Amino acid sequence: MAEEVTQYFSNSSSNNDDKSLELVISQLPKASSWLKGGVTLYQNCWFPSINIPSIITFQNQFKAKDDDIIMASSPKSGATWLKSLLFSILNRNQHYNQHPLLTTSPHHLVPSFELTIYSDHKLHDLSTMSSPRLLWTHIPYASLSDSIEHCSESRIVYVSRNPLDVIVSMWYFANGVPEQEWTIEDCVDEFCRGQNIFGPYWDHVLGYWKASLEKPEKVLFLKYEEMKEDTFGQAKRIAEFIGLPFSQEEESDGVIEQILEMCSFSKLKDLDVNKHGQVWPTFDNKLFFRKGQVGDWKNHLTPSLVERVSKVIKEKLSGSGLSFKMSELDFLA
Ligand code: PAP
Repeated sequence: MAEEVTQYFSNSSSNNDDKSLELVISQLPKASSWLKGGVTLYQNCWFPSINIPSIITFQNQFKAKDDDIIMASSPKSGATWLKSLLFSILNRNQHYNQHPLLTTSPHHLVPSFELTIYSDHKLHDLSTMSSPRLLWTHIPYASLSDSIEHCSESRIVYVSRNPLDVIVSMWYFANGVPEQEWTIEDCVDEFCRGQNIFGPYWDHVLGYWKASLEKPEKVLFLKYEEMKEDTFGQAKRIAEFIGLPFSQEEESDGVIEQILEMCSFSKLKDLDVNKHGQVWPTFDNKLFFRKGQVGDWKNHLTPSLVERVSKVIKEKLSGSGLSFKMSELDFLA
C-alpha cells in the first residue's frame, strides 16, 4: 500500500486530486495518538496522519543541493536547540542589527519539510532560498528523499536523546495542547509499542546511527546529553562538520561562547518571541522550552515504567554500538 501511495504521487501532476489521495491514504494502517488525527503507518514509520501528504510531496519533489545542511531529529530530542546553534554557527559572519533569534522562533528560522515547506502539498521552488540552505525534518533516514541520499556533498546533522527523557518531554508537550489529557503510562505504552509519532524511536535513531557509521562525512550523529556536557566541544564539532570550522582568531575572540550564550536554554526561554505565539500553527512556542535537563525522567517515571522502557531499548539497540547517558551518572548499557 505504501508503494501505491508513492506511485500515486509520482504519476500525478501538481494538481493532485485530493479525494483520490485521501482514499489511498485511508487504506494505510492507523493508530490513535495524543496528536489530533492519530498516526498512520507508512514506510514502517508511524507518521502523524495529517503530515502524510506533505511527506510524500517532499519525497517526490525535493531536490538536494551540494551545500544543503539538513537537520534531523526524533521528536523531543533537542531540535529547537540544534536549530538555534546551526543557524548561529552558519550565519556568524552576517552583520545583523540584532541577532535574528532575539525576535524570531528557531522553528521559523529553520523551516521543516513536512510542517512548513510542503505542508500544503503543492509544488515549491526552493531554488531561490539563499545558500547554504538550512532545513529540518523529523522524517526517518530510510524515508528521506532519494535526492538527499544521492547528493554526495549535502550534509545531515542528527540529534538524538535518551529515551526516558524523550518520553517525559513528549508527555509534557502533549498535555500542553488544549483539551489534552494523556497519562505517563499511556505515553510509555505507546512508546514501547513503537507507535509514538515518527516512531518506532529505535528505528529512527538506528537509521541515522548506522548511516553516520557508514558515511561519517555525510551524517553527523549528536547526542543531547553530550551537548549538555560539553556544549563548547560539540559546537566546534558541528562547525567542522558543516565545513565552517571556527578559526583560532574566532576562538580567542570568544565567538563560540557568544553563540552558546545566545542559544542557551535560559536565554531562549526568556525571550518574548518564545513565550508567546504559535508554530505550525497549533503549538504554543513556550511548549518547546520546558526544563532542558538530562535525567528529569527520575522525577516522573516509576521503577516499573523505567524497567519496561529499558528492556525494550536494550533489546532493540543490542549490537548496534549505540547507547545513551541517562543522567549525570548512568549509562544505558
Ligand atoms: P520537537 O521535537 O517538538 O521539535 P525538541 O526541540 O526536539 O522538540 O525537544 C524539546 C526539548 O528540548 C525540551 O526538553 P524538556 O521537555 O526535557 O525540557 C526543551 O526544553 C529542550 N530545549 C529547548 N531548547 C533548548 C536549549 N536551548 N537547550 C537545551 N534544551 C533545550
